[in-house]
Amino acid sequence: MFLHRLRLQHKLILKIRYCSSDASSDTHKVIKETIDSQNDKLMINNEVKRKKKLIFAKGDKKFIDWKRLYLKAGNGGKGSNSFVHSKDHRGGPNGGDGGRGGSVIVVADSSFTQLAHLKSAYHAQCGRNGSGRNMHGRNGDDLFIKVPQGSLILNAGTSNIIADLLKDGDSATIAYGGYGGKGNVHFKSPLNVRPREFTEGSLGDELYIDVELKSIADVGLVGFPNAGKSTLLRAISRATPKVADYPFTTLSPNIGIMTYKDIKVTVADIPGLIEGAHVNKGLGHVFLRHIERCSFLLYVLDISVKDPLQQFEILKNELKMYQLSLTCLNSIIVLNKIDLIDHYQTIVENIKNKTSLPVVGVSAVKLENINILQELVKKTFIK
Ligand SMILES: Nc1nc2c(ncn2[C@@H]2O[C@H](COP(=O)(O)OP(=O)(O)OP(=O)(O)O)[C@@H](O)[C@H]2O)c(=O)[nH]1
Ligand SMILES: [Mg+2]
Repeated sequence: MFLHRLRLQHKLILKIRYCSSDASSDTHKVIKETIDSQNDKLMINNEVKRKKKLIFAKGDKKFIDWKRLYLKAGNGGKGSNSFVHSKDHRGGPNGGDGGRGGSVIVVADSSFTQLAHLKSAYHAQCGRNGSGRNMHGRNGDDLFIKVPQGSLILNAGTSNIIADLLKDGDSATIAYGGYGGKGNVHFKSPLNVRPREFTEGSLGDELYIDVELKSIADVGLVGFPNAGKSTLLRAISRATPKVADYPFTTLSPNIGIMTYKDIKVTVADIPGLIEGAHVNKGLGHVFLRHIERCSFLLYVLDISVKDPLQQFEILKNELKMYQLSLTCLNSIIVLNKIDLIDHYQTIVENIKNKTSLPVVGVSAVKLENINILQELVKKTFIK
């Protein structure tokens, strides 16, 4: 761009020189104005580009928790068909083997939190061919793909689970590299002292996989949008998810750690659910995969709405439509925003009488009863 600008200016300056002998001062003026206006345009363009870059950097990048990848492991190199050089052409075989193809290995790495960095196709290196003097071909390098902890690797064709990478450093070889072919030296026998046979390397595995990120957390926060899930996560952990008074503020899971003296409990705040999420209303229910690994759920309900218990039933039904086992998890009903109601105890008692689950009224903003909730979680969690 800069070069193009220079060239353009240079051309115009040449024009000025060319015209200078007989051109009127008006011509000079016009050409100078053209240069100035071009400079202005370029400056404006650069400014627009810079701003666009800034906006893009500031804007939230889409959270990616599912991706389909094509993997191709390296093929094995072929064996060599070679003979020892001798003047009487009676030298024996010395063809070396081909190298092994590189494999594709997926590794869990805690420095990644989502799958946006993944490309759609990966090819590992092929093994090199063997050569004369019994020289073995070089093995192809293995290819390592880093994914966040909690990534589930599935065969895209069969949906079979290939690996579940839970801890940092967990790894699995997903596509194996092909074997190197055999050189002609392997085919030497008393009946065949100058064999011309050798084998090709075998093909490396080739497959499509789905990588599905399921966050690893002990406790999941489930609730309608605006119920105060993110505010509660802020209250019980050091996490700082975005909080705002409009629905669907949270668009991707936030993980916080609730620390007790002796234990640490990880808590996942996920986007809000609404009735019909299973038929893709609101943000749908695919993000529920992030609470699939939880052993415990907190149903966060806004106590100031008309019928909090009805909201609880809707939430439970949405979980059931996603995965029945989620409704069987240990749970607590958290009635949030008690600071907005004068006699919140009456509502809490009323709901306690109607359900078998533990119920607690809190104010995530005013930090009221947060310690009671934390103790309740600890008790139920340790059970
Ligand atoms: N008065 C009062 N307001 C609260 C309380 N907790 C949360 N809020 C307010 O409720 C609004 C929504 O809070 P969030 O924490 O963003 O709600 P959320 O459930 O995470 O919402 P989504 O991310 O959209 O699903 C914010 O304006 C909070 O300040 C509370 O205990 N009392
Ligand atoms: Mg939120």
